[in-house]
Amino acid sequence: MEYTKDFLVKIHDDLLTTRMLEQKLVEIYAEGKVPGHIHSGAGQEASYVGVLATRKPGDYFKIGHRVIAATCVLGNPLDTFFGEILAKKTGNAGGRGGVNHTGRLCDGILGMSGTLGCDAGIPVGAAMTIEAEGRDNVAFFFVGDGAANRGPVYEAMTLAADWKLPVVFVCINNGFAISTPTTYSSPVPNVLADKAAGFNMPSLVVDGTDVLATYEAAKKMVDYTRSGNGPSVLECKCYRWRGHFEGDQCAYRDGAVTEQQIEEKDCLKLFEQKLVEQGVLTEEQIAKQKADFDQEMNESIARSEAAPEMTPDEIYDYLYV
Ligand SMILES: Cc1ncc(C[n+]2csc(CCOP(=O)(O)OP(=O)(O)O)c2C)c(N)n1
Ligand SMILES: [Mg+2]
Repeated sequence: MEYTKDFLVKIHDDLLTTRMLEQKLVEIYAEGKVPGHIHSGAGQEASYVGVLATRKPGDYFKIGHRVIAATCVLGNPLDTFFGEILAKKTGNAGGRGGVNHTGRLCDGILGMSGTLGCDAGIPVGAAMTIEAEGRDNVAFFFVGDGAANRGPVYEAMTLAADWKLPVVFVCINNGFAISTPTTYSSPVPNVLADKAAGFNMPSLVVDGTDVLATYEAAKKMVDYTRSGNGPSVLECKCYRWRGHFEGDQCAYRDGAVTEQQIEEKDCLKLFEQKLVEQGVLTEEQIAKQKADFDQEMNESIARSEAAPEMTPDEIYDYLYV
């Protein structure tokens, strides 16, 4: 596929900011600034950025608990993002939810559920809205290889397939669900893609550390679904660089494999090498961009630290019962 320079630069912007945000979360967690916890998505950014590059205004996104920095690609402002992580009133959920709650309806981000997989029906409902309004939008459902084994996911796929709804099911297969390797939890190597035929859905499996390959595979599935043909499945293969949570010693896996993945399959490094070779960006431009964004993040974190927390009488706002 031929790409314009603008497109490549935008993909790089998104990949770089997502990586730097995911790393910044690790950093501020280690500094004791985060009252909750985080699940770093470092190493997996291309799977999100490649898929999200196919989006158009009016699409919906159900994003999971990892690579929440992807919400910033979709429009979540830094102050809102860090506000939520630091449990401040300025956050997406007013600081009530923390890491798993960086939803933002005005950007199509449908929120997250801590109870994984049970929220698979939400993008199906969003797709019903799209259909009722006659729009050519799609709803993306991002799900991990572990959560993809849950029953509600297959109920959602059944309904979406039966009613030919515009949902793109994206399995982010990073090899683990906490400490359980995919090889242990799934009878097939591609947790969702290998089952897609049973729902009469097309599917593709892609190297989710190659951002352009991911974009191209996603584009095929998204074009199919956007054109009114019904749902589709994309499975992005990647690797979780860090522990399930910060502090996880990862005693259940071989550290040498992790080191090798980081060394050989760094989606950002590989893409930057390509862009520099092709003369799209220079190393100096990239270094300046990194320094500028680091400063931007640090300023946002400082503002978020100074922002107010909710008061005790506000804690129960938005609770139905
Ligand atoms: C229904 C449910 N069961 C268990 C958990 C605890 N839990 C949180 S994250 C996680 C692992 C999910 O693995 P995967 O879907 O592969 O996503 P990843 O963490 O690898 O991004 C589990 C079991 C949960 N949040 N919800
Ligand atoms: Mg996983």
